[in-house]
Amino acid sequence: MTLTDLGWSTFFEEAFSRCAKPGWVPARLIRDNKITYGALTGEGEEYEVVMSGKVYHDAACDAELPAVGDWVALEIGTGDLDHVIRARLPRRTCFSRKTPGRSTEEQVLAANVDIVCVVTDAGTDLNLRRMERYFALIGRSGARPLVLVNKSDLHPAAQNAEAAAQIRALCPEAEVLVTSARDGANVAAVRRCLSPGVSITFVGSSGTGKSSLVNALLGEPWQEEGEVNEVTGKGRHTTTARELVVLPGGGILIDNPGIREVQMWTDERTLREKFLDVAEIAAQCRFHDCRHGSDAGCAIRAAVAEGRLAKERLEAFLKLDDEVAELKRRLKKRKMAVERRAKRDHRVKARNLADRRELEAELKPRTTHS
Ligand SMILES: Nc1nc2c(ncn2[C@@H]2O[C@H](COP(=O)(O)OP(=O)(O)OP(=O)(O)O)[C@@H](O)[C@H]2O)c(=O)[nH]1
Ligand SMILES: [Mg+2]
Ligand SMILES: [Zn+2]
Repeated sequence: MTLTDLGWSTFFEEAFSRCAKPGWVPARLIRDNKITYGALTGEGEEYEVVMSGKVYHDAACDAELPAVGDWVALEIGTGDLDHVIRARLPRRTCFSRKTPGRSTEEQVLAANVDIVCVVTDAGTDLNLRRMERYFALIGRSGARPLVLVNKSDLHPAAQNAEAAAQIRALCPEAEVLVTSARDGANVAAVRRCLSPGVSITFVGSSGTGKSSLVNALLGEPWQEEGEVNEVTGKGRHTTTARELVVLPGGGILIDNPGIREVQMWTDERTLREKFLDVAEIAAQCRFHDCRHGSDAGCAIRAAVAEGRLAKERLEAFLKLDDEVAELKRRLKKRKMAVERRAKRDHRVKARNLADRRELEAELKPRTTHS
């Protein structure tokens, strides 16, 4: 294995040469063990590593901490847990979402991936509104979207094709494939999206077959697959950690635990891009701050009434809009809280420093005299 097989490029080479000290080597993070990480070097050697205090303190928020897929500068130690991440290299792409729950913290699902692959099926998992959200998240990540309508063996061909067509209509630049990890249908087409150095991450609801697809691509069982309840079609939540694995024929796979909650973590620009058709109509509303509710001269409501715009699409647009506004509000509140805390910490630090100086001054005569 070489660094290039792991996704290394001149982008990282340049970043590494700017920060590296003698003895540091580049490595890619392949596993998040909460406190430690798994890291892979160009020699194909795997290390359990910890991050340095500096890397921890330099991160302004959780999203800036090392994540699976990140390239780091590693100092390899002599003992077992002496291997230290000295620096996290800048990211080329970053697929993230808002952390579940009320926090406004961003969670990095995979760093430096070229393709984000959403796995769904033509049955109970298919949800176009959720898919729209995935596309918005992928849009801001810098990675390309790929969607797999998996478990094709369970549904009639027409149903699979219809699901694929509906998904394609939401995002024309996305590649959409109908696959089956069970009988191997179109797994070769997924493999063709990959080549040495190309990284892909699999996301989607629990039980849609992400780990099964990773296994099918690898050609050997690697991750344990969950049992699926044949009645509900839902799988058990089996994958618990984010893991990266290199495909023998080239390509780097990152499996993810199933995502129950895709929250918006996107900016207005991406949002507007995903709803260009709606935004174009909205531009014709009489008032530029039209809420498209009961406002007079609303072009959007007119378009819906005339059947030029699907009602669900407008509702999805309005809902996403609200969420972005809410997110912004919470971010601002959080920023204020952090700033207040920083000021307080600064005062405490200054006071501690003054105390220490006083103490040192007091101690000094005694220490010099003895
Ligand atoms: N019939 C059929 N079953 C599949 C297919 N792909 C996966 N399964 C089954 O679906 C269940 C869940 O598959 P997993 O690969 O564990 O799903 P996952 O997406 O990794 O789930 P989490 O790790 O929980 O997110 C298993 O019982 C698989 O055997 C498929 O293409 N066809
Ligand atoms: Mg899994
Ligand atoms: Zn309007």
